[in-house]
Amino acid sequence: MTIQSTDPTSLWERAQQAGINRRRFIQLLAFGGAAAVLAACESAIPSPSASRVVSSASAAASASTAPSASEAPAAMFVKSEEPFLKVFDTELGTPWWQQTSFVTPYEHFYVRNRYATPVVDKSSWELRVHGDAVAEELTLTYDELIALPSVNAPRVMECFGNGRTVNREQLGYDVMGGNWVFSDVSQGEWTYVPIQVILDRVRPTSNARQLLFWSGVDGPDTGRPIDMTEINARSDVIGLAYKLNGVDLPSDHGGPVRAIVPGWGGAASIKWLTEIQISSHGFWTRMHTREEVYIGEDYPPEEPGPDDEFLGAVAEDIRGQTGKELFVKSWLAIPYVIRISEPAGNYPLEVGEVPQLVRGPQMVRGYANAPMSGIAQVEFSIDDGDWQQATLVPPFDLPYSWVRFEFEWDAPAGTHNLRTRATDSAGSVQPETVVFNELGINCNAIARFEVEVA
Ligand SMILES: Nc1nc2c(c(=O)[nH]1)N[C@H]1C(S)=C(S)[C@@H](COP(=O)(O)O)O[C@H]1N2
Ligand SMILES: [Mo]
Repeated sequence: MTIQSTDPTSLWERAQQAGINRRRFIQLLAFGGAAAVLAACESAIPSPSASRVVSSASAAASASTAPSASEAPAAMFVKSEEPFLKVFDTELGTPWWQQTSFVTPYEHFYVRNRYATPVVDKSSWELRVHGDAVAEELTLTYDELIALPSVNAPRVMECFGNGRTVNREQLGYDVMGGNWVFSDVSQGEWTYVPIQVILDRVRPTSNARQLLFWSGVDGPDTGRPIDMTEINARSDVIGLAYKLNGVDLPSDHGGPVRAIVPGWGGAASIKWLTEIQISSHGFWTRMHTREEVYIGEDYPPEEPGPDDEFLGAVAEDIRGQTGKELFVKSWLAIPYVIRISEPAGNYPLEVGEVPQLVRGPQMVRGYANAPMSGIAQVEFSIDDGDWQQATLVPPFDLPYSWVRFEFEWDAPAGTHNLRTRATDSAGSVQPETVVFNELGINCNAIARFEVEVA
């Protein structure tokens, strides 16, 4: 990002006029420079249709003329938080019980951030591709990137935290991390440049060991490496995305450009990408040591190599095994009863409250996800009865995409439970239980949805 020579005082004045409060102003300035502040000012100009949090949440702050410590909390997102579950300050969960569409609209697409969403100006955005294992370095501007060959395809984005709640509610596991239930997964239609196009330009050398996706824009420690063998195996599928659902990639989802690593937990899909390093050594980052890892008795920790580089992480942080592929999973478009754990903000049910259905024949709908291999079948069971086939709703044969399913149920009055069990094309079936891991990641145990029919 180019730092424009804008006087900080007048910058602050402009930010205030745009309804940006002090904390967010400092964050924007620190991570994106004056360009980021100006871009945020522009995107904060109220438009008739948009009731954006950027302008509304900080209305109180803009009323005061000088930066002060006692002000409304900073806006963490560009989009409206209103329809979402508030899982954490920087985390918005999709209201999955309201979902019917194959592609998740922007307004409901979950956001999983470590820091406030930075607003990065595409006209000053650059990507640097370098490292000791490339024949040639490369720097790309936004216009140069979007001129490269691209693909346009539905790809699911799922965080390892999706389904974590089942650990707490059904398996009796005391795990750490956001209580997302099934709000941590969405499907987008992405326009992206396959990483192979970039590799063809920089030509990795034969000793290339890892490829690091790096941001460092939202915070100082946001990046994630992938083994070169894993990149090479799917270099036409992994890529650099610049559009979501046909529009310029929104800031909350990593605009102007992010990585997408279909089939893997969302943590590998680094947002606000600025740098790719291809190196003969390994990297360790926050995003696959303290977070997004399997930690527990069944997961002996990985060992760093002697030349490995630590970026925002130290050797002691390596306590488990890096989360990679997502496991086959399914869930219903019904709120899930929470009895033991703490519901996220905006959760539609009180603790112990059971959703109500009207008696009689009805379609029950849900989603199944096995992005690495695709869904082969989904079965359902009512009140622990026999497993029966659910119907897959087209399209259901697209790679790296989720699948919708449905089944008819003539619901009798009373309290019931509904379970679904998905099988992927590689033959893996959702299990009744999973092995404990401290962060409860990638939990795909069969979920039990309770309902009350009246
Ligand atoms: N720079 C950066 N990239 C990031 C993250 C982040 O906090 N910072 N979160 C990751 C995680 S854990 C997930 S699940 C996905 C979420 O993408 P989304 O917010 O567009 O849904 O982004 C990933 N990329
Ligand atoms: Mo995530």
